[in-house]
Amino acid sequence: MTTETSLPVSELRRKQLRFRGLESGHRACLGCGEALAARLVTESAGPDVMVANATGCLEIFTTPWPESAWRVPWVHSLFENAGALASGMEAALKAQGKSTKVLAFGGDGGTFDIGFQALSGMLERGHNVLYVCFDNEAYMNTGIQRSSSTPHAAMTTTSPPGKERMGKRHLKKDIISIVSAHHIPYAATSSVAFPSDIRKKVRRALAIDGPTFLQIHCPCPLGWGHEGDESIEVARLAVQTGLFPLIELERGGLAGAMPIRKIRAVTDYLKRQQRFRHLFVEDLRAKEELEHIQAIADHNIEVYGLRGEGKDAFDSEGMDTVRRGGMRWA
Ligand SMILES: Cc1ncc(C[n+]2csc(CCOP(=O)(O)OP(=O)(O)O)c2C)c(N)n1
Ligand code: SF4
Repeated sequence: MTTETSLPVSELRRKQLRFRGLESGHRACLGCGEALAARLVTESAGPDVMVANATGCLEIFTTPWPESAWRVPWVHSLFENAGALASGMEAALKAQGKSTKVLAFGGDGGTFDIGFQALSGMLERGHNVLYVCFDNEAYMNTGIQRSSSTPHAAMTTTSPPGKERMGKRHLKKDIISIVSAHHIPYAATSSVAFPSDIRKKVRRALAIDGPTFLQIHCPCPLGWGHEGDESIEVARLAVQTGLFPLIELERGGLAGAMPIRKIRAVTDYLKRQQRFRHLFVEDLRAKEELEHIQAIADHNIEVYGLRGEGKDAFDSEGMDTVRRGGMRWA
């Protein structure tokens, strides 16, 4: 008979119990970045948490009545008040002398736009909450409308390219700087292409007694127009081009950045997605937009010092996969 100890390591690893806050069997689209990110965040946070979740895709695909894919206490909030709800939960737990950590979840619409006031209040009052924004750069749940996180020139149902403009006219809002301007102890960006980066930043945030914020770049195959099995590659290109810098800020100051060893041209990222297809036609305006987007990436690379040198394994070239890690909770 084969004993457990004689099993190959890969098989042993597969058999080990792993805590999952979000179970499989939910109804997200194939390759949904939000589903993966939420799994990684809850897995890293462990079982002693409570979640306040603003409406949006994550809330909808995880809780089709009467089912739920959550394995942690989870409350659905309105679009506009996840920050306020999480503040109340945290205050109530504190009054009861409990150390359970509160997480607040929102999409970019629920964070950058409609829930921003409640989020700002939560940060300013200093609640001990980790707020996670699953940034898929549009209002996906209601049909891919542009949000203030939608990048410049992207096509959405409310920013169609045409005679007047080449997709969205405005720049993606710099939410991480705005959040950091609340002088909170910790704010960071991360990406589903780098699971260990997400894990590290969740743990770092949860070790802090005070308001913390994590913005995770989450491809949406439906809204971005790529195949579901391309999500990780697309997300990685966003980082490697400099369009989505992975940074950490403490009390408003830059405390860390993931270096890019081999900087890629923005076209490598843009051409993988249908939402930018109007930029790849013979048109002077398209050429100008591509130059503009490249300038945005170049700016990020300079401002955050992203040019990677040396052989640091944990950088944008790291072959990070979901299978490699995972927190185990007894
Ligand atoms: C005040 C208010 N306005 C609009 C809606 C409709 N609504 C529900 S979810 C949603 C889009 C959510 O977008 P986002 O927060 O980016 O999350 P995603 O679905 O992209 O994950 C909208 C517009 C609402 N529920 N409440
Ligand atoms: S529409 Fe996008 S965000 Fe919503 S479940 Fe599908 S892939 Fe995920």
